[in-house]
Amino acid sequence: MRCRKCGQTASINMHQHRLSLCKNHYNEWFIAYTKKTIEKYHLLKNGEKALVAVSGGKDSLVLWDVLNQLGYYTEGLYINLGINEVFPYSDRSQDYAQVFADKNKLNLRIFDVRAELGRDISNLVKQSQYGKNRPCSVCGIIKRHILNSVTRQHEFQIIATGHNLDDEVAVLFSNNLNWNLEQLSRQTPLLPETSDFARKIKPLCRSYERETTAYALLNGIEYIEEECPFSIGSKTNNIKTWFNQLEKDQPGIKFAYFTRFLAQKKAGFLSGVENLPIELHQCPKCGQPTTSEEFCAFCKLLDD
Ligand code: Q46
Ligand code: ZN
Ligand code: ZN
Repeated sequence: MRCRKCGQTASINMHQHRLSLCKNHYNEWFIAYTKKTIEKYHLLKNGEKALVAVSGGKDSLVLWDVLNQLGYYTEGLYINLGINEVFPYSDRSQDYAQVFADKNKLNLRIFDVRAELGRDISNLVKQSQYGKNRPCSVCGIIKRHILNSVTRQHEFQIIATGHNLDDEVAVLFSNNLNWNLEQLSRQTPLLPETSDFARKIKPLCRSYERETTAYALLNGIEYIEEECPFSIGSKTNNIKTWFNQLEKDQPGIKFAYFTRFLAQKKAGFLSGVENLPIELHQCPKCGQPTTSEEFCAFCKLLDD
């Protein structure tokens, strides 16, 4: 297998793009491809201040690396969720994020959930009524709240997350199965900023997980390889396994499924749902905007 650009031994063969590349040409290609995604969906401009949500996993660290290589102003935020029961998942992930930041002289902000809120995800999952058997819902509410409050407090215009194509495909399929139009309408590489929320962007949404892994390995980016213990056996993981099998038989199927969905959305497939006005209120406890007329989901969860 030879690199299509220089003829040297290839480091990666991408059936989905019918392309084999050596390490140097792969790096060049991956960075240019991410830039193309940023431009195609108008995600980010030079001079804007982006906060990268860093989990210590490969995707968010690769994203931070690429945005940095492309010259964007970025800082990282690591939220230590306190998931340390089965093994020190959160603490280890934080170490990987910190090592990456130090190595690249980048600023990493840390939010320690237990220290700041007095309870961590593991406690909330065990103790709150809402949280029982719903660790990822609890985690989602906490992460959203913290990301919003850090972006407001430090005046970031943008939150960048490392969701890759495999993540997007799994979410899309799951929402497709339920025909959850509201969720489908919100699945996009860019959620525009409003007076209440920063813009949310996903620059790796067209990149296969295999591609982000290759970039991390070829560039010596160390990351936590273990998965969050709460994700084991999840519906999302099962869908990903199933799509990997499908992709083997039909290379490019994941890419087509996701990008054709985006094209249909652009053509107005979900315009009736997308344009519905959302009424927001201010949470009387924390001040963050919420669709609820009472306390927001975060405050309800902590009071539970
Ligand atoms: S960290 Fe949180 Fe994920 Fe773990 S508890 Fe679920 S949502 S699986 S990205
Ligand atoms: Zn080459
Ligand atoms: Zn609140």
